[in-house]
Amino acid sequence: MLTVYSDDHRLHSGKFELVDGEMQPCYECPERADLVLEAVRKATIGEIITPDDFGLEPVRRIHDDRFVDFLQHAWDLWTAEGRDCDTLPLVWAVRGMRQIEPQHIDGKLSYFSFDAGTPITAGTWRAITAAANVALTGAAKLRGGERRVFSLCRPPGHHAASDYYGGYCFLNNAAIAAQYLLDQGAKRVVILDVDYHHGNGTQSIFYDRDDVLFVSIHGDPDQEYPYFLGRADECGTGAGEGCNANFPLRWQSSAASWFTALDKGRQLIAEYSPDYVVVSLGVDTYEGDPISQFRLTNDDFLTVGRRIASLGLPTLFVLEGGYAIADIGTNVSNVLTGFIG
Ligand code: SP5
Ligand code: ZN
Repeated sequence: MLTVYSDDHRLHSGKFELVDGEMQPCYECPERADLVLEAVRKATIGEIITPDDFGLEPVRRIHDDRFVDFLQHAWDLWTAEGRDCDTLPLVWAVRGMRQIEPQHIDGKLSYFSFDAGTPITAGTWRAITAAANVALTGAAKLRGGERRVFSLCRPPGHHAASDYYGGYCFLNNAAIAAQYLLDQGAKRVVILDVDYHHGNGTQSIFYDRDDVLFVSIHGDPDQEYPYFLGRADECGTGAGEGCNANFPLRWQSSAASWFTALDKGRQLIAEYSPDYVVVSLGVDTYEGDPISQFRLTNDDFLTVGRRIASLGLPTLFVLEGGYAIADIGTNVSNVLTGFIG
């Protein structure tokens, strides 16, 4: 299996996020990708390549121009206010307030975000465009005939929608890759999201479309972040009706119930008969994850890979979450080695 990786992920390194009422060190840190890379090397999964530069056009196929411009210039606007710490938003435009982009950077940060866990730093723009290129290079390899590719993306992407960021995510790498596959001639693409958290950004992006089937297994939004999307009755709208499938599970759900949901998802995927599968691969379903409440073991991730492989489809794995630093390498490489068989 090919792996696509760029060192530029290290340019994004936030200091603090709001957790449990306190500012705590960011869980989403450069060490994560470094450890995954090291594990992929050790597991001798295959060649590791650097990404090509696709420019912003394929990014703009998913994200609004104003949002992309904001991400590109946010740090400069922030430092122009005399600040040198990371950015964080302050206030959100909730029910009844006006949805107008403010001039001041503090207002813009709020307008384009949905949480207080996602700082922007000096190198964020370069890191997120590199991550998009890592995903796009993986997609291009699939179009070129590769059957399986791992895009080792960081920062992750599945919480980012067309015009907002959050959940450690800025550009939706998996969505950008899926759109690229369609633009290059694919008829139907599945995005299978196995990250612990619901992929609210990905769902929103494709909710009214029938050329992408989104399937997600995640913590029940009644209990878990991101709280406001991810319920089982969200099935798509308009042409996209029936092309969105959520499997929310309660905290402490067993691995058996997680795999039952995966089996139902696999059934839907097989019926949809896609040209490609893009897997939003989070391993924060791990029993030792510091911010999550599922119970998958190291060995369960081998089974995750095997079951996805049984679909028999060309597959792009795109890294999302996973915060148990000591085990992230093992858990990701187990999915990939399980997939290879
Ligand atoms: C890509 C991804 O996995 N993003 C996840 C973002 C989650 N951010 C909110 C974390 C809330 C943590 N709450 C549990 C704290 C445990 N004490
Ligand atoms: Zn997650």
